[in-house]
Amino acid sequence: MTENEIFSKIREGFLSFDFEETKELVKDALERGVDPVEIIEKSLRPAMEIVGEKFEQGEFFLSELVVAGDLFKEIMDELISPRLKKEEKELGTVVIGTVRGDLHDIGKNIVATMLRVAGFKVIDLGVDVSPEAFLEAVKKYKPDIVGMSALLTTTMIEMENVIKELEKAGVRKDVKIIVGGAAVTEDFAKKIGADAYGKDAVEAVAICKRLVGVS
Ligand code: B1M
Repeated sequence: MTENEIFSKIREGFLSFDFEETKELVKDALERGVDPVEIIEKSLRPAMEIVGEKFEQGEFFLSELVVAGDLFKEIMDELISPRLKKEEKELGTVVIGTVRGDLHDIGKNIVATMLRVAGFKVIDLGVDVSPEAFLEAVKKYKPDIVGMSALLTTTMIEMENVIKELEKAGVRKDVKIIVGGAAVTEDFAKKIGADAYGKDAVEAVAICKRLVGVS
């Protein structure tokens, strides 16, 4: 079986919401030496996009979004995250969170995991994080980078509110800011005054390394 066939089988398994079958397919792919990050980006994330499209078209309901979220998390926690090899480096500290009003955390968790694997210390503030909570964390942990994730067009505006909160407190200049998530674009990131936009977790890690001057 080619890698593309493996990715397509995992996508099919995921979309049938058969937890056991999908996990078996992922396990098998990992045993064949397929890159865990490629499994995320070429099977799991595209399958999630299809779930989102079917939800938008009224073919799936909220219950399917919940089940898909659970399946994704189980695969990450049980199979993928344990296989990512941590670099023995200390690249800096990142405070990360999903912005206020937004409960989507799968992408943010992947970014946080991959940053840890790359050697960053990551303070994960979770979901529905207010501008005040981001500010408090910046004061407390003195991070090099603040990372924000948003998946809803209604919540991405909160990223700008966080930046304004940091400016108001006089600490904006002390941190670099990276934003990402399905709702966000490079243009939006520029418009709100973020330092960078990451389209996926691999890019986010590369950008964070650049922001702390290690690549
Ligand atoms: Co929701 N949801 N959801 N949902 N959900 C979307 C986002 C949606 C696009 C689906 C759709 O209609 N097509 C839509 C938003 C529409 C819009 O705003 N334009 C939507 C909606 C409407 C909603 C609700 C309002 C539904 C309702 O209640 N009626 C509701 C809102 C709840 C809330 O947040 N207040 C809701 C709820 C949920 C669940 C909780 C059920 C569940 C999330 C479970 C969880 O996260 N624990 C869920 C899910 C699963 C989705 C979809 C299907 C999948 C999201 C996902 O996990 N993708 C999503 C459709 C879609 O995204 N196409 C959808 C996989 C993940 C790996 O990708 O998060 O994009 P992603 O992360 C990527 C990159 O974006 C990037 O790297 C990651 C890895 O490559 N990245 C960063 C992410 N953060 C980054 C940060 C960075 C850098 C890169 O720097 C810091």
